[in-house]
Amino acid sequence: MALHARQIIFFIFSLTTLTIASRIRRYNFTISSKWSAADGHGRPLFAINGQSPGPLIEADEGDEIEVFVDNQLGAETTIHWHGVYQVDKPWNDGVPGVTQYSIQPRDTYLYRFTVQQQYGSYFYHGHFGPAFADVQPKQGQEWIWINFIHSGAHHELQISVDEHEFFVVAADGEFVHPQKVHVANCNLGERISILVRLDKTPGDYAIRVTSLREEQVIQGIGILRYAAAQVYRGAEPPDTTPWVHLNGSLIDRTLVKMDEMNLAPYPKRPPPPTADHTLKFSVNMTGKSSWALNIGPHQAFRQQLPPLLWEEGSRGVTTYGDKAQGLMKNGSVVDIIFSNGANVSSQHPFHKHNNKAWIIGTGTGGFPWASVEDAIQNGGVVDRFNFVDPPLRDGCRLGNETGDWTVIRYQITFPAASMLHCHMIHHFAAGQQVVILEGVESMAPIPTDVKDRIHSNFQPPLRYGPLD
Ligand SMILES: [Cu+2]
Repeated sequence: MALHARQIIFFIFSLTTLTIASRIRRYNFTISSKWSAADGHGRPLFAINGQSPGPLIEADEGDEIEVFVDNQLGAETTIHWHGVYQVDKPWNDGVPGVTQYSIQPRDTYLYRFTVQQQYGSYFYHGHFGPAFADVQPKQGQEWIWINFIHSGAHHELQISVDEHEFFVVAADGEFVHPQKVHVANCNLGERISILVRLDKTPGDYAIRVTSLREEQVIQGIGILRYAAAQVYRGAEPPDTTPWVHLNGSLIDRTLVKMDEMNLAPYPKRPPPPTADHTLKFSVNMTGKSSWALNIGPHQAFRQQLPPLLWEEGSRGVTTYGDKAQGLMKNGSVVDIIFSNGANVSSQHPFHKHNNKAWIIGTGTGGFPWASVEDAIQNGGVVDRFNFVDPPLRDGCRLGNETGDWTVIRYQITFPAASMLHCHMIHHFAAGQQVVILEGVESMAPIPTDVKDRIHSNFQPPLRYGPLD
């Protein structure tokens, strides 16, 4: 599962015209552990083909990607392709116990999927905080495009480039209406792309990636180096003027932050006006190390059950959209209402696998209504919603305080068993996750080579309750 295998893989998917023939792109990934001291402190890490981050995968829309995984770890693993639509082969999503058996030590597995209905930057979970590097534009270049992929597990980040304003131009792989800012916020699992105009005196400028978490004041620094500048050789960061303090707060009130609720898709993509189904999830801390969405934590042992994509007996009460609750059919529109029911101030950056969702509303003071329609008709909170140009992301944030709420809306456009979970790794591990069955009535038959894998016959008591 993701907690085990933390390699990073980057994807770049490009738009192509349909006249270009699609091709198959094949990769061999050998996963092994190695010792690394990349930041001066030694620790074991899991590498792909000896490297971390792993190899870059580049594909055009319509291409088929084949990744042959050879697990040389002493632990089970899978690979989740974060944000990638598994349109016609839902068994490739890489979630053990949900879409596949985990890949046992010394076993192999073949992922095979087609890049369709999307473009942009995607990734596979990694763990060393943000993925960024020094960047050097070519001489005479007026703009530089930089992708940030937050593959971390805990720190919400503030991104800035000393002395440069920039435009946020894409989020989670989708182009957005450009936002001109001094700093941009990037939370766990999110990707943003920025365009920086190179109109300052040629030189080295610090690219700052600063944690917004109170527990640790920490900042990573990359360098934006103009081609005409002298090569920077010292160990100290460039002596340029930052927009942020060491804790990520702005040094001046007049500076502009990115507004993530204003990242409208470009070109326009409004959400469907109404929903067919509503799911409500109340986030609660139910024990020292258990976090629940409604009923109880989705226990870690569930990843070792036969995958619930085809084994109905593995589903349990943390799986939604099962026959018992009424199928959510392919093509239908779903609202998910998150509310913060915990008396613990903590952020919850959710990640939704497969179909992306519009973030149509946020608010405070609880969500006592049955649906969005009910909230608007009887709660008088119409001003808390945006049905015109809300952001379209593969996750959303739930506010820190008790009673904070967020509503997302999405259309099921292909069948999937989709995980929905908090990306704070210790919340995820403590059960803050559910599975949503989407359009499974129209799912293709599962290939026998996916079902017929070496796996443990571990059968725990299938009850729900506190983990500790
Ligand atoms: Cu959380």
